[in-house]
Amino acid sequence: EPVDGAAEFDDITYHRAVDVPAVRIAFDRPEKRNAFRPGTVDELYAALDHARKRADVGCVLLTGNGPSEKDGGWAFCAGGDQSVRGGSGYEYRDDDEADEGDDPLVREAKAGRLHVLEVQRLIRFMPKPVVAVVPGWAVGGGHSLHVVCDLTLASEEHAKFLQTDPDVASFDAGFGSAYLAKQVGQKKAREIFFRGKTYSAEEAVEMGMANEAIPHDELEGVALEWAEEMTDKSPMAMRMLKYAFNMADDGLVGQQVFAGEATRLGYMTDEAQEGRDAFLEKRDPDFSEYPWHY
Ligand code: 2NE
Repeated sequence: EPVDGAAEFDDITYHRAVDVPAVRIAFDRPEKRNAFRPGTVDELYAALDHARKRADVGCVLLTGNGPSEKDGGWAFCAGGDQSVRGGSGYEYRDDDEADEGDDPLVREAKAGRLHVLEVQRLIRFMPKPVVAVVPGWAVGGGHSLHVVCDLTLASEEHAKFLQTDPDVASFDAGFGSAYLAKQVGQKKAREIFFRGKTYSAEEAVEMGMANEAIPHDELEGVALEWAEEMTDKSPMAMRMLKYAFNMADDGLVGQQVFAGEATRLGYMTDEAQEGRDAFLEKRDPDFSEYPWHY
């Protein structure tokens, strides 16, 4: 079912699964291999943030609509739209449908850089799994997006993984490269960027940057099955685990994000409530009932 408000999106589609507490967010520019322009990134951020905040959403499936009506090609995402890249970076254009109504001062402030890194951080920090469902090309910034997702499922027939960043004088020097190296190893990650070779779904699985290659017709069905399995589990345990997996690579921010969830758990104890009550009742707290666990 389309999510309320999703009709306002031009460059993505946003649906809620009927029987599973999961959503499907899809790039919707198949004729451009689902390349993203500034407005696409804004919409993607808004949809992901909506999914992040919803108590009834436990998993996000991020994919690309297709095939292209022009040539039948499939894509997850081909990265930054090179046709809106001007002399000083990626630009909103007056004829971009996606930016209609945007505050001109916001557009001015955002000029130049594609704000896809904020999207990467949202995927990384949201307390629920995000699955890249790759039906075709995952290229450049689209490749980096699949890297930052928690899991990657790929079409056996059509998925193709390719890093073109240095071909277009771009470089994702964050998760797209350094975190990729954690997944596939330093030599392979450098090969992916330095050679710009195309890899199949099976090769991506072998390398450790994708979880499973799935027959194309079954891809979305299997993705929903995975979403169902994951959303049957304890939301608390799932978010603690996601943040535990992230923590070592995310430094002090990773610790902070994990600590926020630990604090939430702590607040649920009688011990924490004694601390609060003592303050409100203007008395010394009495923690004597609460043992020094080991
Ligand atoms: C994706 C790929 C490999 C597909 O090749 P192929 O042969 O299957 O299709 P084709 O004909 O190249 O593409 C179909 C249509 O999509 C457009 C093409 O221009 C073409 O349009 P028409 O000629 O039919 O009008 N298209 C595809 N990708 C596009 C793109 N990124 N921007 C604008 N139009 C695009 C092949 O198309 C390819 O290599 N694409 C370029 C991939 C790329 O270099 N992406 C940018 C990397 S940098 C980046 O993503 C980035 C950044 O710079 C900064 C921050 C974050 C990310």
